[in-house]
Amino acid sequence: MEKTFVMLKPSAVTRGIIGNILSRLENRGLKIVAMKMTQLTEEKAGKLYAVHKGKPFYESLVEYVTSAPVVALVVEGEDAVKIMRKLVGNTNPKEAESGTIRGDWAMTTTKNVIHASDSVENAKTEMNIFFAPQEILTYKRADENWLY
Ligand code: 3AN
Repeated sequence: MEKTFVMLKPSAVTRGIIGNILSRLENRGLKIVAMKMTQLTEEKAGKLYAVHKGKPFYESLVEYVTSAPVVALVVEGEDAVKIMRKLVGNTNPKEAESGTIRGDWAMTTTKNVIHASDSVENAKTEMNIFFAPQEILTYKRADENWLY
C-alpha cells in the first residue's frame, strides 16, 4: 500500500492542535504506521527543504521549523500521497479551501502547520530522514474491509 510522509510543524504542536489534525487523517481512513515527536536540527531541516535552498524564504523557513518540536509521521493508504495533499490544502493558506487543514488552521505560507510529500519518490526520501526502516510498522485497521 502507498506510503507518504507527513510532518506537523512547530505551530501545530505549540497551538495544541496535534490531536485535531491526526483525527482528520484517521477519520479519512489513512493509517498511521510511524510517528515521532522530535525537534529538528538545522542539518535535518536542510535535508528536508534542500530544494528550497537559496530561495528568499529559506532562512525563515529553517528558523521556524527548528523553533519547537514537530511530529513526523508515515501514513499509509491507497493513493496516500494524493489523498494527504488534498486533506492538507494549498501551499498558500489564503488559497486553501475551508475544510482543508491549512484552510482551517493557517494564515501564512511559512506557518502553515503541516507538510505532506508531493510524490511517492519524495515521500521515500523524506521518511528516510526521520525513520529507520524497522520503525515503520505493519498492522491492519479494524475497518479496513469497509474502506477498500
Ligand atoms: P508544500 O509544503 O505545499 O509542498 P513547497 O514544497 O513548495 O509546498 O514548500 C515547502 C514549504 O516551504 C512550505 N510548506 C512553506 O512552509 C515554505 N514556502 C514555500 N513557498 C513559500 C513562499 N513563497 N513563502 C514563504 N514560505 C514558503
